[in-house]
Amino acid sequence: MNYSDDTIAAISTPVGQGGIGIVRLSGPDAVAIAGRVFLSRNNEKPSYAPSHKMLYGHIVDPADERAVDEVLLVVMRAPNSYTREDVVEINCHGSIVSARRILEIVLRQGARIAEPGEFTKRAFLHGRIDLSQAEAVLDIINAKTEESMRIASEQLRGGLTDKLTAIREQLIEVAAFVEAHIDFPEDEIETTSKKEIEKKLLDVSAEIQKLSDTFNAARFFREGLSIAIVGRPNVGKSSLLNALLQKDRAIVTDLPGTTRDLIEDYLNINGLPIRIMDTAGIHSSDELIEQEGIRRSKQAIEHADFIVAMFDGSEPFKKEDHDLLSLVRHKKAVMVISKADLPQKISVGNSTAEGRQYVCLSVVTGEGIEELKYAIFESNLHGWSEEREGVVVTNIRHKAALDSAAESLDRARKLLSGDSPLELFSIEMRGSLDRIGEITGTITTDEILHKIFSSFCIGK
Ligand SMILES: Nc1nc2c(ncn2[C@@H]2O[C@H](COP(=O)(O)OP(=O)(O)OP(=O)(O)O)[C@@H](O)[C@H]2O)c(=O)[nH]1
Ligand SMILES: [Mg+2]
Repeated sequence: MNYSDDTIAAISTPVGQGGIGIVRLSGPDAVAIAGRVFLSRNNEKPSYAPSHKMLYGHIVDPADERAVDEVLLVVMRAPNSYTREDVVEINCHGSIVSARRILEIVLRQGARIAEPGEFTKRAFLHGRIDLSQAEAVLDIINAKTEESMRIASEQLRGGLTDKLTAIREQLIEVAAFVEAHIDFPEDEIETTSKKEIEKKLLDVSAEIQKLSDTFNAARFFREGLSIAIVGRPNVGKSSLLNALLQKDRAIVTDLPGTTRDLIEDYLNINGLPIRIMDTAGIHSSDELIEQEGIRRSKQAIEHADFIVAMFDGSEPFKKEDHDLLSLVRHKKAVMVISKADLPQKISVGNSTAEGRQYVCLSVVTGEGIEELKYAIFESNLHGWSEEREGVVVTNIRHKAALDSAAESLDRARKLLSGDSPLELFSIEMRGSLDRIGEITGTITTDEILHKIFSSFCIGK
């Protein structure tokens, strides 16, 4: 079956109550189906309606001819629609019952329930957007901060596409030039042209590498950065969590062992979305519940992108503090010396910091909190302010394809300078072009498409 032979429908608004609910249809029968279920007082018909004009009326169930809800209906005719097919959106009252009833009715009229992301998938299959732009739609839906949203919008606008198109054009030019010589073997490539090609490939490969390198920082804007606050009991972990969140999220007492389980919440530092975890104090304990809490704290250390390792500044350095240092040795971390408002027993600059960055802070005076936020941002997004101006890569699929494209290019360059047969060079060049094509979706498989679109919500 041709992809667009059928008409899909879904509720595009979130489950629950709201001001309006939207049922969306897309496909060849969208307008006809709407015509069978929509009744307007002044006899406006979806099939005659101008594109993008709101019609006022009721949805009527053809089975019993009863009006279901008062609606606004809009027809968006192909190709000027989200999917490039005929699209109908029915705006009903925002109860889940109303949207569900309308969906049931249009399904009975021959529409099929849409798969997750299927509207966007159709937009891709009909060439309205490329694959990286389709992924950007998902990133926009999932964006947790304005900066994440800005990056995704730039990708949807086609920033990455433009960059990749420019790279592809340069590679195609080189590949075509060399392939012409395969067809005419007597016409050898001159040494000067060869040198020029090698230089060009080196430059393009560096350009791809630079793009790929932006991933290390930029991905946090898409995926979020996970941070675990860890330390022995009573050093002030929960107090710090509350201070960062500016709310009473975790219980704080002067008893060691107050926090027994992981506590998670979300934070935004300069647009960087952060999932922050407060953990149970790590020490040796005989108590079963505490032991489990401590196991989870250690697990959090393993899984977090970044660690805030806390030490109580008002007490001498203890064995547990030493143990913590070795627990976090392999992790990216900042050391925090807490309770700076009390007389200090830890002198910073000795073994505690172990060459690591440290911040002294107090939740009582607020000293050091901003410094800690700055340290978190800078440790993970060093030099971000310069990078953010250009196109960045936030998606691991794109990074993997870029790296593989750069590797193929480097192999191609070596083959050329090693006087290997031009056919081998050509294979590597095509490999590189294919990898870049995978990002935009010029080259794709059902498996890749399924993986991407199945993570969308239904109705998008
Ligand atoms: N003076 C002062 N006291 C603090 C500060 N931070 C925390 N405290 C106190 O230290 C005690 C322990 O604080 P918590 O935040 O519960 O410590 P914790 O590390 O979460 O402890 P556990 O959950 O038991 O591991 C409480 O009495 C806090 O009021 C600070 O900056 N200055
Ligand atoms: Mg605690």
